[in-house]
Amino acid sequence: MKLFGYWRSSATYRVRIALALKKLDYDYHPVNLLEGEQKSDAYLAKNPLGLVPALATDDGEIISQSLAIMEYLEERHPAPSILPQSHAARGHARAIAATLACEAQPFMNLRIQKYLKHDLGLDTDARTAWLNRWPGGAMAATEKMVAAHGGEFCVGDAPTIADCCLVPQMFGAKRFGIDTAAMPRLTEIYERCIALPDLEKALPENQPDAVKGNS
Ligand SMILES: N[C@@H](CCC(=O)N[C@@H](CS)C(=O)NCC(=O)O)C(=O)O
Repeated sequence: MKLFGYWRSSATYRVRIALALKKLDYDYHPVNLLEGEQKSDAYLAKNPLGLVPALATDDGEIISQSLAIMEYLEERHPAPSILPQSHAARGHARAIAATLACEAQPFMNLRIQKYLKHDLGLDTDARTAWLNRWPGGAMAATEKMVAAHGGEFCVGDAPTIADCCLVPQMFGAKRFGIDTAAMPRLTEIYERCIALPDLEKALPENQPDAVKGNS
């Protein structure tokens, strides 16, 4: 498999964590977002939306959208699983994953941040307030969902697709100045996840395209 992504892209990071938890090998192909490589014809042929990640499977298919990629990996390589056992717990794990991937992270995306800054003229303080309201609001809701369904991890006591989405969201929150002080469960689970030896290869700073000194 080939994973096309960017070292500090949250959506790519989700897929790297899922691949790591499933102990799957892959080749990593960096797409430099700051240089606009996601808008090149070569990349648009893989994902017409111009967003990373994209996964090229061993069968020659190209799949985009991190949630769809993780579901593909789960179906194609069921063990070890990144879904809990019971139907209800699976629903909760998917709901947390969707809350973070669909209701929080999109507001933090590079193209949205560029639009706020350059087209709407919002200064850093206004953009930080905006991020605390929208992604921050979705994360506050996630804190409650995890309080209801979590254990050692977001749902139960093993990492799932929900944790694959939580870790990059917390990483992004730090970068963008989203206040997580009132999110003790998310903070605790984030710290537990990044300490897992399995996740080491997935961490942004361990990617070949990582820029040292940047977070
Ligand atoms: N819903 C998509 C989101 C993908 C996404 O937002 N990718 C960002 C990086 S995290 C990107 O490629 N941004 C490039 C840009 O905004 O031009 C997914 O889950 O895969």
